[in-house]
Amino acid sequence: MDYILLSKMRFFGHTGCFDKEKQDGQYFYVTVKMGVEEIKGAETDNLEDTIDYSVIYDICKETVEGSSCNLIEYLAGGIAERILAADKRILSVSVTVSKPNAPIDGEFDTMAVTVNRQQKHQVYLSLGSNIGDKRENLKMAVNLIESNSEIFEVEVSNVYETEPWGYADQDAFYNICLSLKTSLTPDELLQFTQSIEMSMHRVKTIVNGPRNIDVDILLYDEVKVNKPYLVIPHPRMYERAFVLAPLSELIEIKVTVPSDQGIKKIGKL
Ligand code: PH2
Ligand code: MG
Ligand code: MG
Repeated sequence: MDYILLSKMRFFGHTGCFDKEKQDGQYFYVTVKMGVEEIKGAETDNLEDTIDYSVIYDICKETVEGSSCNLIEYLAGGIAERILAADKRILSVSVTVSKPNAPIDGEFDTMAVTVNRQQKHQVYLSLGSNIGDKRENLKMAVNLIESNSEIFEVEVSNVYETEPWGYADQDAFYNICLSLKTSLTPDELLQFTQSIEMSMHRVKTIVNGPRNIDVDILLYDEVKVNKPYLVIPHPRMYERAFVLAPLSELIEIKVTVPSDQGIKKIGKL
């Protein structure tokens, strides 16, 4: 992980619990440390290959000068949220807001808080099952996904009963798609989805053949991954009605769902 640091930026603001602080205002200092996977600009010398710190400075300035909230915690949280939203390449951020002239009758250097926040990436998954109790298998996998502390805001599509695609001589599948947010990297997410398949004792005999559970990563932000063991976006997703039909419930997709592949919506999980 590489880091970009903006240290002790001074702004005048009106945050504070007391009316007098809101009226008179005071100086605040903001320090921001951003984690970026690898700053390409270190090799290319191009501004586009890094995070422009002037953009981050402006976010801090606008947030402090434009707020009159009670807590420096709220100020720090707001800055962190805006920084993460500004650029998906920022994977983590630590924001310290300090108030050296806090209205306390005593001797101190400064009052300060630090919040640490991580980027939340938008991910879509496809799940399928065609062995055993298909609905229960999907439910168990969704429960495991929801119980990961680095996965948030899970939304589940309807269940579709779908004809087997690729290898025809097998039972029909139950398929769903999930939308979720996560702070996991693509590799960590793959390890996690594979751990679910393993913990559910998936047995896999033939390519595209029967399986009690299959969890595939379809999309991860706008990121492209091309590794021998992981390709994102999923290379065959746009040909498959069993992916596109449930996915189109969760996201606007521009492609049409092929109508010649037998799929039937069978309601909620
Ligand atoms: N998964 C496959 C191959 N074929 N067909 C359907 N209908 N649903 C699936 O989930 C599925 C498939 C490989 O992962
Ligand atoms: Mg699959
Ligand atoms: Mg798979």
